[in-house]
Amino acid sequence: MADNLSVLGKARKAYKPKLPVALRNGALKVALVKGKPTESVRDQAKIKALFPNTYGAPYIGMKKATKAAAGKALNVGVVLSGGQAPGGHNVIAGIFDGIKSISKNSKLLGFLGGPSGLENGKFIVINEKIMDAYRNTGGFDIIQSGRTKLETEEQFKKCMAVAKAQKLDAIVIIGGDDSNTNAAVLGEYFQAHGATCVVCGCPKTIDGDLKNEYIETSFGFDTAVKTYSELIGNIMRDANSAQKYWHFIKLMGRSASHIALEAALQTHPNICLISEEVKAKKMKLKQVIKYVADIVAARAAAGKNFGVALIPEGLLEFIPDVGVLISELSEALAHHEKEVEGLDTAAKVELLCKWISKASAEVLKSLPSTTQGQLMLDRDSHGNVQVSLIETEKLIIEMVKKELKSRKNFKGKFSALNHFFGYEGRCAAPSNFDADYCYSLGFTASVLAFNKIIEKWTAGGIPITMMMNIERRHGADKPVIQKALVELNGAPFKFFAKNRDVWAKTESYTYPGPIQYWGPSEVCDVTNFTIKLERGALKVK
Ligand code: FBP
Repeated sequence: MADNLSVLGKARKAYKPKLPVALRNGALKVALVKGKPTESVRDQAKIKALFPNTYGAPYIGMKKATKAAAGKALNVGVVLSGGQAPGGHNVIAGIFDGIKSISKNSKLLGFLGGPSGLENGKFIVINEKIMDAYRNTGGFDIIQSGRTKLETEEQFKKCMAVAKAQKLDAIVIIGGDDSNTNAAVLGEYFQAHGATCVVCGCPKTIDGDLKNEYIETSFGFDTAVKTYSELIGNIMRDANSAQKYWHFIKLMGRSASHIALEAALQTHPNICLISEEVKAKKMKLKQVIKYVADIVAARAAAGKNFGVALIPEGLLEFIPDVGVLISELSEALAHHEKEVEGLDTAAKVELLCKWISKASAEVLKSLPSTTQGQLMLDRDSHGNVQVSLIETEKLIIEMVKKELKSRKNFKGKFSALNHFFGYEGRCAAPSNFDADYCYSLGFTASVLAFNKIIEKWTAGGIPITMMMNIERRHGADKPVIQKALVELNGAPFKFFAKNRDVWAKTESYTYPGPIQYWGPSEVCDVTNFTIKLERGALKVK
């Protein structure tokens, strides 16, 4: 792998990620500071009952210790779980360097292909040579990833047997909300069954929706959005050069619109839909289409038959009537899986309409057949609709076209192209922010592993149960980590809302270009608009 490196790749390999002050003297010279007991964000009684051994633990802070603790070799297992996010390899590098700073005899096992690797005991031992080939690179290819949900007694037993056989002191699960839910459930099982191995989670997801007062952002978001913004900027230049196409760009981010919002702040598109706003305003699909068509028409009236529109991947679930339809479909599909198996879209729609409400049946029937089919695709193992497979951008183009055709006063042209930016950003080489952040997360995990208190902790030292609530998945109530959505009274959205009318009419496009790894620290180290605005480092004006 090291042989395949480009000139940039080789230079990136030499990058030394920065650690927080508390960790700079090695994992043995860190003192832990206990906070107050915690409560889950919602459904406290239910979550407490489901996690009797791990609920309510306090936040753990870290500071530099005056004396080094005595070292002892650790065996740690690591799992990459869910969608790829830039920086995952650096989390592993942080764990590797952390446990080696405790004892050079420490061992890091990388479980292959996600949680199923842990369940089935498939792993590699990560040595110096393997680790060095992946430092500061994007991707999860060092051990690959997977989306297996750990939920049955049999799965937990298998994981526990693997942990016992490999004499693991700790397992670090690097994942998003669903994967960290896995980590919490597994940690609870281990604790309840007297296992000595502890479980820790690291907040990964490009979606940026795993955050709270202790976690400023999940890793991968910064790099992914910068990658999309570069591409969006390139398309804006093209749109403004040819002045003949509208570009509709769907951006990844399963539920929350953080990616679309941040990309809008970086590039200033003519249109950017924010799912959370659509939901808050109770906008129906028709109203969303009217909003888009109005901007297209206003630009056409000014002689501008071109523009750029950003569409968050999860939009449809946030449009109230479509959202209700999607959850009713999920429920119906979970209970009638066998009956609809093998049927074509039209026959499925006919049958499913018997099990959903009249209003939802009407919405389903009003959609084009392709969209109907995409809404009925299998849910993922965690019960999520696979929104990346729903071509919302095409649906919007079709509906806007129809709407404009019905307007007698529309004299412009509407020639639209569709794009989907998602997978392009998930394995990009991490920005300096993500490279540093991820390495620090991994190093923190090694400190928590050494102190054997991590059954209840993510890398930052937060009990996972604190982030949980109860949600409907696969037709049943399940404890899951609550997604952090875009806050409409938060500074990032306010900044966008203040500027969007001007951006709609003009070509205020900015062209961010590629991620900067060197140069003025303002460009390389200061991170994205969302964080700058949330920190108050940038003011809404
Ligand atoms: P995670 O929540 O696991 O980080 O995944 C995020 C994501 O990239 C979403 O933005 C997207 O909807 C989904 O994964 C795509 O999943 P898949 O890789 O299974 O196609």
